[in-house]
Amino acid sequence: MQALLAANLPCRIAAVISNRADATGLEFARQHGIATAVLPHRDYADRAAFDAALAQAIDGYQPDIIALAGFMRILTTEFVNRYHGRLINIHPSLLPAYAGMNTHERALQDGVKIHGCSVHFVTPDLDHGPIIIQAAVTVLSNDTPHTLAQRVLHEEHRIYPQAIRWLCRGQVSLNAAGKVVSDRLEQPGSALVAPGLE
Ligand code: NHR
Repeated sequence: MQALLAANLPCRIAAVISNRADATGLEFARQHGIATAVLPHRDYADRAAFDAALAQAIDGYQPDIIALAGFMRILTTEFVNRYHGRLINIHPSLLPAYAGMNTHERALQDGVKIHGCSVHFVTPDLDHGPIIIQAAVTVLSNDTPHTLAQRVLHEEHRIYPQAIRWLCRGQVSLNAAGKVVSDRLEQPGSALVAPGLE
């Protein structure tokens, strides 16, 4: 969230909203003069009630884009569909591998050589929405979940602002068929090989 605010995106940051009053992003936003709202999920009877209140709070700011950042509450289908093509998330794995939690631990356990992060449109299918951009990092033999997370986080801070920039400029969108449409130049020859070739 802080990386997004620091990225000088070509858009107004309408608000920072959290379900946790102790989220550090809230204090950072306040210090930068950005509107904040807190909706403790336990104040609501069920997910539908929480999501309805969340949507009402969001809509009060009239944002074009809603970016999840460390947001850990599964969102209802009704909520997700309301923001079709405008709701995005960053996930610390190369999706569709390692959806869900503890991604770095699981990647190390499996011995994969390449890991990373993905920005995707949020759909009801948890962590399986259409992918906008991914970054890959090499996994090192002495990595711990923490050291791996640090290198992935560095890439998260690069690709999330990029994805939002594309969305703001209309260079990436979600079409009616639920596929990502992009006018970005692709690089057919680019590859990350780990460990490197001799
Ligand atoms: N909601 C929908 N409908 N679809 C997605 O793709 C979503 C989503 C809500 C959040 C972020 C995701 C991540 O990047 C995200 C994607 C939380 C959970 C989870 O199990 C899963 C995926 C993500 C975030 N949450 C538990 C729940 O019962 C609570 C876990 C906790 O509070 O620690 O909501 O990782």
